[in-house]
Amino acid sequence: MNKFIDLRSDTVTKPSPEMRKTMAEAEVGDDVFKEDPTVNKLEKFAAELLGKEAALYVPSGVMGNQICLNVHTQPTDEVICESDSHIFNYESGSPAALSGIQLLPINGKQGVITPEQVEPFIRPKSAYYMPRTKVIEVENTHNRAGGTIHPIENIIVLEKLADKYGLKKHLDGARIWNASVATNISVAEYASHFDSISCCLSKGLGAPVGSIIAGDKDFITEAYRVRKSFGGGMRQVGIIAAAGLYALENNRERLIEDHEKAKMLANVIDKNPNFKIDLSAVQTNILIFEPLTLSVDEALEKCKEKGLLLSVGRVGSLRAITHLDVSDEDVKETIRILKEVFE
Ligand code: TLP
Repeated sequence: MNKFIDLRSDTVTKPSPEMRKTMAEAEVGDDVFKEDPTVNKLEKFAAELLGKEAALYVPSGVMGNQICLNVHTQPTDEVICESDSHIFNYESGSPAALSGIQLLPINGKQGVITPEQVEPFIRPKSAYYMPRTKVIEVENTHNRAGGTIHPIENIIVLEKLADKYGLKKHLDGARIWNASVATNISVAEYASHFDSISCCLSKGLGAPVGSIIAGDKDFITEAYRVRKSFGGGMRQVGIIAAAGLYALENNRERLIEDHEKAKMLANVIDKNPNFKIDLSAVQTNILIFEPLTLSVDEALEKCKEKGLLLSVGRVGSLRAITHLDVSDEDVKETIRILKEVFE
């Protein structure tokens, strides 16, 4: 076998030769002294792109989300989120460990919770024996729901609700770039409805590492302190920030190609009676589908034997993600392997 077609995640992309060249040539300095010119350039560019006063480079999406939640809360506070959200399912319980806060997950539809659902769960301020509701969190695109886009109309009404109760709004925009190219709504427009946003450079954009958080100047000043306390202060980090800058400058528009490939795969999967897929959820680069004739573990194993790597989506489902390193040939080969495994 020459190589695997790796659809486990869009995090598996490797830096291209041009990206590596930019990294090798990056000017660096000690970022803990704020003296890394490449990091400073990346943060300035990202803040402008996101329409926020300031931005901060952080090592990972998880750290980005957790810094934002920490800045917005005090120990014993509560954050409302959707029950399939990344912060609830895939961040190793860190809200409790790092910030002493709890999450209140609400079941959404395709990752979307409405103000009508959320409002009854906002704790009355007078109830001193309850946790204090502090933040509403939104994930866009929504990973576990299958890369679904949070409709801007719903974001606006959630914002109104949060403002009515004096709550902070945080956007896990790990894949906000995908939402933006799919809808033609700018990332700044999305971010304008939130106090903080965390977005990844190391997913579809193809950088090897790194995320950005953004907000107003006071928020980023606090975030800077919290990043250090979480062990995320880095030194000559321009060497990797250069890849993030390259990714932001060069790889946003092409995400649409990943979406087209995902749609193509989804249509084939939909026609195979051995799978169940909700085509309406295939809006960007993620496919979540249920194998009906094999268990998830058997399906993963058999696909791997043939050279195709998939991952687990929601419980009982497979996940495939298209990305920068998936060619048209890989899509054809994926279709062939799925057909062979699921005759
Ligand atoms: N998601 C990973 C896994 O953790 C599931 C993936 O392969 O999709 N927010 C969202 C919506 C994410 O999907 C992820 C990563 C993160 C945050 C965290 O980013 P990292 O892994 O860089 O800490």
